[in-house]
Amino acid sequence: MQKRSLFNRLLHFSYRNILIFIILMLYKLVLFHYSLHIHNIDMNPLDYIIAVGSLMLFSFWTLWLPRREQWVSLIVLNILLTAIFYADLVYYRYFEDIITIPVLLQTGQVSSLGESIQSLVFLSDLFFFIDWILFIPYVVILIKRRKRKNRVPAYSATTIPLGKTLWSRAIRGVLTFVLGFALTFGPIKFYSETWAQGLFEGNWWNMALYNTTGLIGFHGYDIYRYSQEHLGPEPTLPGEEMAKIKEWFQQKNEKTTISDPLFGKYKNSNVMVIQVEAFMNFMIGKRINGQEITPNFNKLMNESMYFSNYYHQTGQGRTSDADFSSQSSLHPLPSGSVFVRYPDHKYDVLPAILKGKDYSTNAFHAYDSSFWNRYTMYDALGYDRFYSKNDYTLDEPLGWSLGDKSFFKQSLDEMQTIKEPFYSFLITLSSHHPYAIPKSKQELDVGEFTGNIFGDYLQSIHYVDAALGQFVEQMKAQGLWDNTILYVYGDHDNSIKDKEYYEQFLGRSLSDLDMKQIMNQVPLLIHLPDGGEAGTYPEVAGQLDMMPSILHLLGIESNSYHIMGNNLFDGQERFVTLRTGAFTDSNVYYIPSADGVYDHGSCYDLSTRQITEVSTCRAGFDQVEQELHISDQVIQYDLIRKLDQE
Ligand code: GP9
Ligand code: MN
Repeated sequence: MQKRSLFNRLLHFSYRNILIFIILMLYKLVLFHYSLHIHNIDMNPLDYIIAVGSLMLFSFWTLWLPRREQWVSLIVLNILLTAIFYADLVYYRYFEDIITIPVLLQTGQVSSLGESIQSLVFLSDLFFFIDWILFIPYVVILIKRRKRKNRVPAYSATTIPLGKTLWSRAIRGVLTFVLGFALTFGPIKFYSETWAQGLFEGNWWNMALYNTTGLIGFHGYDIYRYSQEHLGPEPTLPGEEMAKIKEWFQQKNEKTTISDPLFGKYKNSNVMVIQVEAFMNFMIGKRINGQEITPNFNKLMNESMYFSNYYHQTGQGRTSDADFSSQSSLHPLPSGSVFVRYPDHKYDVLPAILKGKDYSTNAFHAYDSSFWNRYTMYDALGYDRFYSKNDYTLDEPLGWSLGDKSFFKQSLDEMQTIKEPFYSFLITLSSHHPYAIPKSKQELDVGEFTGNIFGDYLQSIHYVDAALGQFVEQMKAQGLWDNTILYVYGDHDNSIKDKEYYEQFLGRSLSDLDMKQIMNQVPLLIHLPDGGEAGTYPEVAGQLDMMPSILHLLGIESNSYHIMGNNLFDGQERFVTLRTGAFTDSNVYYIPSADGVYDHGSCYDLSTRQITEVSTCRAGFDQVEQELHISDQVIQYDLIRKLDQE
């Protein structure tokens, strides 16, 4: 008789295997969590229990298999989970979010980020694969050696009757499943009844969901959420919910006034909107080593309206979210991009509205037309034509595609053939992460930032600014300057989150509030055809405000549209909701906590810039919850189509 160790006697081998698997994967989940560095939120004991439970749920079925098959299955599960965890981590470093099914369906996006992904991978990440490096080769050798030595099968039919083996395997599997289920869903239920109340209905932030369910649970929930939305019959909202939403929009509309003298002052003007890639507000008007970073933008500010507290309101859909929110005055979705998830739903959008007023409507972006599903979405948004990469001559290759200088030039050349009045929407690309523009195009002396990503960012912005300067000159030369509303804004932040860079650049230490504002503010510049209303406008504003504001200038009544943003010209107090659930008005700025619990968030008094009593932000928080929820419902249930039919 072979001698068995205490460990062997205490634990059946199949439990032993699964235990090793769970310990290894738990280590990786913990490593994942702490690699995120999210607001210093530690894993609490319940999080560990959820992690163990979900790993049991993921692997219980391997207990039904014979020894060798169980090993192989556990190794395959290990490889699969490690790949998912690591992909999530790399994705998080760039997007501050976890990969979801809608994101996976945008595979074009992920592969186009190739160059960026390289800069998001660190040597210390090898710790994710430590078991592959050490453990798996060992197991393979062990299995081989065993096979050679004792040819007795793992489940020896000679010693244990087959029926008994099958029964005990079945029981072990079922027991593990039941225990895994209890360990996973018990704590999640507890969370959802306490601090995570409403989270699964609201779905406002994937990171808060992750903090509730753990990583495996998050993916499970994401699959569930996706199949709910996309499989089965079209979802409908109960009548009373519809009525509430209708009333909400009506009330919002009642507040708008059209008595302002600017209403219709620029009727029938052309409209040129430029959405600039990763164009942030903090470096506007600033110098480095005596050189202006955005000299052309700064010059334009003298004869334009400059909004110095303009916020991007984007979520996972990044560029496409900035585009969607600006055109539709609705919020982007909590996960994925509206462009990808609901391109077939109806929206009140600027291009379609202007097309209805006899405008020529065109979108210009020198990149693959399928990216962010633009080709499909732009058709639905009412553009006559989408000029994408194939419509441009690649005479200035830069970064992902064509340099912005040539992009602007070719776009304006094309506009000479387009009937006026026109609505032209242009999206730039040269200042895209990781901001590596060729040496020959680097004109700025970025001093101490030379060779790092922040310096590269400033260089690429300086290049884009020069492109903007040339664009304005060409507009003037083509006779467009005096009959066109020019609306220029940044799409979102630059994904560079190291506070030190900003402190070094701005020469002062920065609070949490400063950092939030820096990362969320993009500049907005509106040049009116007669150069009217020029000046700096510090009142808060956001991307959702574009559509109603442009309609206002053109004298188009917007009462029948479903608008969530502010009209920048109606003189009303403004309120800006960000997709994370943060918000600001002229008095406060609320930063939500990663767990989504209201009390755990920070409410800042903007007059002192200090944290104040959190209850000061309560009314705003409720408003934000309602607003984001309504926006999500409008998009998901295709409500604009339904409300219009009523
Ligand atoms: C590509 C461009 C970049 O077409 O819009 O998108 P982003 O990565 O910034 O969302
Ligand atoms: Mn972008």
